[in-house]
Amino acid sequence: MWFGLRAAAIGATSAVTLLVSAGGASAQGQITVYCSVQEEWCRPMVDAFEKETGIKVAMTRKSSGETYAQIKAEAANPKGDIWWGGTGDPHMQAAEEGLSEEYKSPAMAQLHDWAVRQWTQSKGRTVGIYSGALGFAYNTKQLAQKGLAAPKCWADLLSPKLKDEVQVADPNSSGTAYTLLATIVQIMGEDKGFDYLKALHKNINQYTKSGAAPAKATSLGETTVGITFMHDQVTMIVDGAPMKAVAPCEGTGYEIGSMSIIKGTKNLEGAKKWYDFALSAKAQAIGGQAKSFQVPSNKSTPIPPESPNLAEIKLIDFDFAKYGSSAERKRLLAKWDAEVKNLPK
Ligand code: S7P
Repeated sequence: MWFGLRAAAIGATSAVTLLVSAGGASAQGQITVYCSVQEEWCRPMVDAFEKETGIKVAMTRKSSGETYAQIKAEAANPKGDIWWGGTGDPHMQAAEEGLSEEYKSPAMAQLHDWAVRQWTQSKGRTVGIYSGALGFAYNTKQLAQKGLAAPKCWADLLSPKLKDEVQVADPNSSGTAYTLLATIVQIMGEDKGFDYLKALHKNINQYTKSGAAPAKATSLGETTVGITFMHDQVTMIVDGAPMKAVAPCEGTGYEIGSMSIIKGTKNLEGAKKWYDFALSAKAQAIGGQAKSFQVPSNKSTPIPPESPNLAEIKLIDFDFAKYGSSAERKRLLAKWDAEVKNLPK
């Protein structure tokens, strides 16, 4: 879609080059947004931004790891202007690799400390826009039909009775699944953590591309258990899915969903306008309206009543700097590929 808009913009630009300098009025006219939340939230956000600013948006939706890979592949000739949403780790990696621009928004003062910390740790190249805890959910009907006990802990997901009954995404494409990998390593230590992931592999029916897909599959009874962010499970539950969301007893990791301006953007002013808009209290309220129940980073945006209460969940002291670092993320993903992904069952 953005090819069409780029072409239209080129035409518009040549018509006005005699009147305005490069980077002037024509360049304000459009931006390309890479969106890594659910499509149901990307769309109303785009509509609201276009209405507020008059700037046209070409949007594509992809998972966090996939978007990072695309931005890296396009680095010599960036095609996107802003990357909005997705887990913080690939945003941190992009920041470290010089794939994103430094920017301090006037809206920074309105944000929770955890969102500002993301910005500080990345030297101003990415900022927190929401937060949410990782967990798992089970389909209550499937569980009852199979006569299984309700899982409460990460350890319970290793039960042989759950063989081929657990679904999670592939951490290479999905920020959600990378959060699981980093969480398990932090809770159990690396050796025991990988032993756990290898044992869990026996029960995995599918590694999906998208992180939220197992929540949908659980709601439909296509898998008994799905590991996702808890807010993605709640999206299904409020629509009546026979599902129960679980915050694992050992504790769990969480994400700081993030936003970055893409290095080499052809419309820096337009990208900054999106950035400022996305941090505003009004824009952040769109998430809840779109049944996306993350905790907003703007202190003035009410937390949707449906959002999992992070204060009641045993959250680990997640080391975002370490697990978002380029070397650590590459190392852990390579190790997961080598030792877990292709293990026979
Ligand atoms: O659905 C919303 C959400 O869970 O998706 C983002 C996620 O990283 C994108 O999906 P992937 O796991 O496939 O990368 C989260 O940031 C967000 O909360």
